[in-house]
Amino acid sequence: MKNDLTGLQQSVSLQSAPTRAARLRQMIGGGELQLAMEAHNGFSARIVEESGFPLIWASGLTIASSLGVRDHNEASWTQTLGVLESIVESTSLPVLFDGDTGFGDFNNFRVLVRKLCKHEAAGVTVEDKLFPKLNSFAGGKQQLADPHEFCGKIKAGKDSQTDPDFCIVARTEALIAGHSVAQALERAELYRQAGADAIFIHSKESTAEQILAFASEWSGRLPLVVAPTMYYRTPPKVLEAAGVSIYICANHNLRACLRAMRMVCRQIMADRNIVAVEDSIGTIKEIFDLLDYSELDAAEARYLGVAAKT
Ligand code: SPV
Ligand code: MG
Repeated sequence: MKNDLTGLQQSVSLQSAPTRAARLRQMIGGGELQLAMEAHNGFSARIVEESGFPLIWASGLTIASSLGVRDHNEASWTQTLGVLESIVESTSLPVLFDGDTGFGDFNNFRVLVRKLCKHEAAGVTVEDKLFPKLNSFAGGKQQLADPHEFCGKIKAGKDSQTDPDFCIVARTEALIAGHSVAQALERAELYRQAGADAIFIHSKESTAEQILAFASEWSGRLPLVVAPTMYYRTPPKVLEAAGVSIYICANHNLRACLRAMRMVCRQIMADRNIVAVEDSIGTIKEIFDLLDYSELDAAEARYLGVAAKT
């Protein structure tokens, strides 16, 4: 018992540890590119953490997909928040939540921001499209919000955060909607003036030409966040040199599951037998290790052991 912290000491040491939001703030402003990896449930969040990533991207696309619906606000915001809760509780990493358009107007967004602070999310991205948003790569009509109205949304969010380190990342979909780099810059500057902590500049091109042109003109007015899903061949170093601080691997865990699950399902169905897949899938022990089942033994020894003696 000598080495155990008392309740008071524990709470003091937890208070002095940097919060998740403070860690995200440091990463965004640190001048070095950081990799954020997508998670869509507690299980994938644990794999992200054990792999050494410093940051989790709670992706709207992959959370919706894992719920079996489209990234078109078909999942309710409370459903999505429930998944965020599992992600946060499964890891100690900061989580950047994909807030889509904020699920409505400035008022919906400030309700969301308050809830996110309560759920210990480290930050949120909010994009300048209209509700219901459609995934940026899904084609269709990508209708942009009025930039001035969107600035009100950013301000409402900043005024409502209950954690001073919580980050609001303003995302412009100007390039996604087919507008020019100049128009994207104009919007980003308004969002900076409205109080955004960083700018997420998104593109669906297969090269980073637009992004690099944007970054060069932007010249470090605020840190930049990108999700290079389509221009994946661009080395992170090139983006870092251009002023990018968060590089989001936006959907890679879900895409990995997609192929792996299809392969296993097709093989088992074809064979009507589970033998052939055994060596290519994870073991039950790996699941137990990931979810820390051994902690249960330690807890039983501590709590049931004590109970048995008294
Ligand atoms: C997401 O992962 O949900 C994103 C990135 O917002 S994208 O799918 O590229 O829009
Ligand atoms: Mg999204």
